[in-house]
Amino acid sequence: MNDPHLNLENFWMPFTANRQFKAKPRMLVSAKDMHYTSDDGRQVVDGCAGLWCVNAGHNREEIISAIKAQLDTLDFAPTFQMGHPMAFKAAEKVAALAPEGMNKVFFANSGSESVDSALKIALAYHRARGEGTRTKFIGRERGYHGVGFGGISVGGIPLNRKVFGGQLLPGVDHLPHTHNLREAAFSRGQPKWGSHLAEDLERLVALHDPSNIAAVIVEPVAGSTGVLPPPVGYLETLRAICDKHGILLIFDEVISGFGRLGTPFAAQYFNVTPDLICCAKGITNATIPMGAVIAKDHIFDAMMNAPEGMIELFHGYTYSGHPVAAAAAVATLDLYEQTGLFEASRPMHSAIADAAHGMRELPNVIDVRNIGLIAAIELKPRDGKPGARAYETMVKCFERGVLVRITGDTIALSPPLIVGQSHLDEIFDTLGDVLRTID
Ligand code: PXG
Repeated sequence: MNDPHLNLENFWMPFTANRQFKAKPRMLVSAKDMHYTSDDGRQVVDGCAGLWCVNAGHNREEIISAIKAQLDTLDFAPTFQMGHPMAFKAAEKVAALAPEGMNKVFFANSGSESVDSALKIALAYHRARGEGTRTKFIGRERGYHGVGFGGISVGGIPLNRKVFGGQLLPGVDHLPHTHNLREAAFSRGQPKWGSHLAEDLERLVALHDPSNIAAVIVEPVAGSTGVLPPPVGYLETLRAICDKHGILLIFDEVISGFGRLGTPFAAQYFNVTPDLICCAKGITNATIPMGAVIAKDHIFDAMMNAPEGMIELFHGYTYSGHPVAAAAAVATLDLYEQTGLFEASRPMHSAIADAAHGMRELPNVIDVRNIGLIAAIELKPRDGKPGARAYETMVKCFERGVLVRITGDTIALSPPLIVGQSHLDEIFDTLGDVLRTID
């Protein structure tokens, strides 16, 4: 680290081995487009769009100037029983990108809050329709839905639950995950094996009875758990079973939203429309925290039966639709549209797939997965030291000027959508060199 006077004691770092990091810090001090600059002045190519969120690349002038202009005009205004124009404009832009019939946008400040909001909306919706017994949720093993108590309960990442009581929300069950090296290793795009795993939902519905189930929540493409594209036909089966039993389907699109698959949402990529979409991250290109739930119109409409003047949904955050976040969202979504970024990035899908699958013969590589502008390389864990091999790979890549993300022993790549072939070459050449050197 360059600045010996920087005090590292007080920041309790999230999802980080604090002592390990503070003993040997890695600091980023500025960014532009595809690159970070480290505090020792090195250019680091961003292979993971920050944390899957800087979809248009870093420090885009159009977004930064909109944020500055908003701060000069209106720093804050409440959205409880009051309004300000920018929140309505942002909601209109989000709705315009969403699948048809999904036009109602509830703002939160993060993906975790958007998940909590969606779960609560699902409960309130059923109750408003006189089906208040529908209180259970079905998540999925290896699902990641943020870190709120609702999110870790429907989520299925053991270490995110373990020391917090396992599962705090009552009445939650889980579908099996879809990761299977024996049947589907090295699949290009969606695995052909595994759609039958969605049929397990029928078993859970029979066990709990449909009259008790509010919603099923899944990531269309599981991200944090190591990149698991859905098997062919899987999401369609979930949709059909939910429809059959009056259960809401929630897609957590915090990662897959805003162009990661070349369409605004994964819902459009897979042509499967959920009832609620959770999103965050790319909604503001990560400049200002913001999350949102996008609801089908009939969900909102069903909630509008309360007596005139009565609040219909007792839920919201001080910063729901915060003016600066809303301005960032409007500018970001304008930028996506004006540059045609989602469509423009599509040629890179096969480029990243080719580059990633080109790694399959390298030492310790046990799987390669890809979809859209996402690729993952799974390494064999070291005996008794899960995650160590991937961690070492990440550190060595960073030292050589490439930022990759790791989860367990999987290296995940999700560059900004402005990535070019030369960036991909740099990322994968470096990763390949590193994988050849580590044991
Ligand atoms: N849902 C999904 C699907 C996510 O990926 C969240 C909810 C929570 O969002 P917030 O904004 O509350 O963090 C996420 C977040 C990684 C990584 O590298 C992924 C996330 C966050 C940080 C790191 O896998 N996803």
